[in-house]
Amino acid sequence: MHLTVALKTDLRTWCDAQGKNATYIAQRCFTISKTNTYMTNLLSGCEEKPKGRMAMLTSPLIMSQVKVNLTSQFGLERFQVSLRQKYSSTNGPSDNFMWTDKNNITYGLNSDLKWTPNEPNDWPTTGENQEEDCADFTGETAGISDSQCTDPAYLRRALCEYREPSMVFIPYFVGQSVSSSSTAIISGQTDIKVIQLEHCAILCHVFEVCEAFVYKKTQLTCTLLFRVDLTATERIALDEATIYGY
Ligand SMILES: [Ca+2]
Ligand SMILES: [Ca+2]
Repeated sequence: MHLTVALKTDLRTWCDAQGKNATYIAQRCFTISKTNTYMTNLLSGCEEKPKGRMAMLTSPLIMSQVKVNLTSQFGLERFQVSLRQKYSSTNGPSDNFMWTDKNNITYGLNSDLKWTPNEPNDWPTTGENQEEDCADFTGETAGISDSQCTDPAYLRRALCEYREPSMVFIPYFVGQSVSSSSTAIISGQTDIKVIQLEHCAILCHVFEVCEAFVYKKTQLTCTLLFRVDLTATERIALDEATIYGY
């Protein structure tokens, strides 16, 4: 008799088989695309597996793990990520940068995003002149810079992210909610009425930047979060609440 125990998902098995060119973190596989592309293409090169996209690095913890496990080996090579600036921007080079999916839907920006020092700068002209409205991630420093979208000199490989078809949420903090001052809260995604816990998980799964959520079982609401690595000052005791994350 032969028993098979599934210790790894298909995605994790594939990810591990990529060797140094991939790393599995928080139920997703990060890889480097095989081709250089213009940054205007938000999917190109990240189609080797289902549920692929250019990476959305909304959690400082995931950013640092991607650096340590994957990109540090590439030195100062820069990789495209899914961060875009709206052309209506008028308030300086950092204004209006948002995580953006392949359908051009925007999801706001986590305020704890780690920019590279002196970035974004809209190089070469100071201020916001629409010269750098795309963004990339530097391999060994793990900072993000604004960058040219269509200049052929800026053709780069992408940092890709493949998510599990069905991601499992784990209760991280039981009897606790998030402080309203926390930078983890996704703007506008607070106290959403739901029927049951599973609806929070579905909302978080389809909202591209969501990494975690607070579910209040009496109020039947959920609040979506950029990350689950909340500090003690970002959490408040609340019997009916639980904070779930990937
Ligand atoms: Ca710009
Ligand atoms: Ca720049």
